[in-house]
Amino acid sequence: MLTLYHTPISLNSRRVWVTLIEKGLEFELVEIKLSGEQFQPDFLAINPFHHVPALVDDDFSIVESLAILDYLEAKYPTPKMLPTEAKDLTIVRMVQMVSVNELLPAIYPLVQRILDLPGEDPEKVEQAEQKIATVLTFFDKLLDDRPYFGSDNLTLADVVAGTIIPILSSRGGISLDNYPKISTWSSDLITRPAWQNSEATEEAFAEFRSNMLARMEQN
Ligand SMILES: N[C@@H](CCC(=O)N[C@@H](CS)C(=O)NCC(=O)O)C(=O)O
Repeated sequence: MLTLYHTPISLNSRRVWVTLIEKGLEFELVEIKLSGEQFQPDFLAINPFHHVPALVDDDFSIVESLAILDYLEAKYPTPKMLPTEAKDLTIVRMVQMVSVNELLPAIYPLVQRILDLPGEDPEKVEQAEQKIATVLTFFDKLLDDRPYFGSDNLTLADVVAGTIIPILSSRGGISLDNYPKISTWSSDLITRPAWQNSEATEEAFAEFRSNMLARMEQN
């Protein structure tokens, strides 16, 4: 039995959730509220680093979302979400790593905008927007005449980048107009059932917003 420990608003969690759905797997979802549940001993026994996501497959616990995706691909290879040809596999890995190491950190200065909170830092926002533009230009070039990164079918690169980029345009004020391939790719992804069924609700955003506000008032 597969159990995903997650938080609805977490982009790191959502890529695992989407992959489980895309692979047609049965799984149980357990929500961990990041207001403290991640430090409970039961959860620390699964992930000593107190992060979501974590996936438990019977007695095997896996942490780090990209490792979880590799596990799911190796154990449940249908549908295939990782190409085997050298160039295509490398495109998938590049998109995954650039998403996590370049794009995700660039989102933090946009959190106020995404959550409609005060206190945006214009200088940091400008740096973030420049970094995001560099990533989107790079990704737009990597999408060739195929609809997905390195493949005619959905890959783990689409899952990782595709659970970050749509939120930048829907909530982060980032236009995709200058990146025509990424724009089409993003619009198509969000219509898939896996995206529709794993989308954070307005209530989840509101809860996260009020937690952030409370933290800002404490500081
Ligand atoms: N590199 C990890 C990052 C996980 C992560 O940072 N998760 C955040 C939520 S997006 C978290 O659990 N934060 C709560 C905490 O660290 O206490 C992964 O990809 O799984």
